[in-house]
Amino acid sequence: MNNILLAKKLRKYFIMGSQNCYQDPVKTLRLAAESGITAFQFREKGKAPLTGKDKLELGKKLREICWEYNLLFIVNDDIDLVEPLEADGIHVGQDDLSVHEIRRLMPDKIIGLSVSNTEELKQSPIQLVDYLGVGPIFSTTTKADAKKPVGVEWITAIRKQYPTIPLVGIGGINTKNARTVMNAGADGVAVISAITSAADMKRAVSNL
Ligand code: TZP
Ligand code: MG
Repeated sequence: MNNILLAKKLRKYFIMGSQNCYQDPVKTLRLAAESGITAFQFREKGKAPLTGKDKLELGKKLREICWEYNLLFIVNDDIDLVEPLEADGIHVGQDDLSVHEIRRLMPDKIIGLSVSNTEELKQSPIQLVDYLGVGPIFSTTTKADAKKPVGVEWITAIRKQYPTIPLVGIGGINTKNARTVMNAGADGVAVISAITSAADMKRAVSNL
C-alpha cells in the first residue's frame, strides 16, 4: 500500500482489547465500524489480557468485522498472531521485537512503530516502517506505563523531518483536541478511550 493510501486508511484509528471495553468487544468494534473508523488495532494489554486460544478466537471475530467494513486490521506486538489472523500488519513499540527482524520475517506486511522522543526517533530504522505512532501527545490514563506527553509540536517536528511517512498521533486524543493533532501535521488520530468511553459513539467518531 502506498503512503497516500495508507495515510488515508489511518485517519480514524481505533485501538482496543477486551480490557478496554465496557461491553462485548465484538459489539464495541461493530459499533465503531458502523460509526466510521478507518483502521483497527487489536491490543490485548494491561490488566487481565486474553492470551493463547482466547486471544486468537477474539482476534478472528474482530478480524471478520474489519473485513466486512474494509478496515485496516493491525495486531499489536504479537508477531505470532499476524499470519493466523491474516492481519494487514503489526504495530510495535521501541522495546518489542525489532523492526529489522519483523521486516525480515514479513516483507509485505504493514509495520507501525511508536516513537515518543528524539532519542527514539534517532535510533529507529524509519526506512523499514510504514507508519509512525507518535505520542503520547496528551496525558492519558489508559496506558499505565505511558511515557511523558510530548504535545502536538512533536508531530510537526517529525513531519518536517519525514515529509511523506504516514503519521498518527496517540495518547489522550479526544473529540475536542483531535483537530489540533491533525493541524500539526498528523494523517490520523489513534484513540482508545475517546471511542470506548463515548456516550454516543457515532457522534464521537464523526467528531474525531
Ligand atoms: N500508546 C501511547 S498512549 C496509549 C497507547 C496505547 C493509550 C491511548 O489511549 P487513549 O485512551 O486514547 O488515551
Ligand atoms: Mg508494544
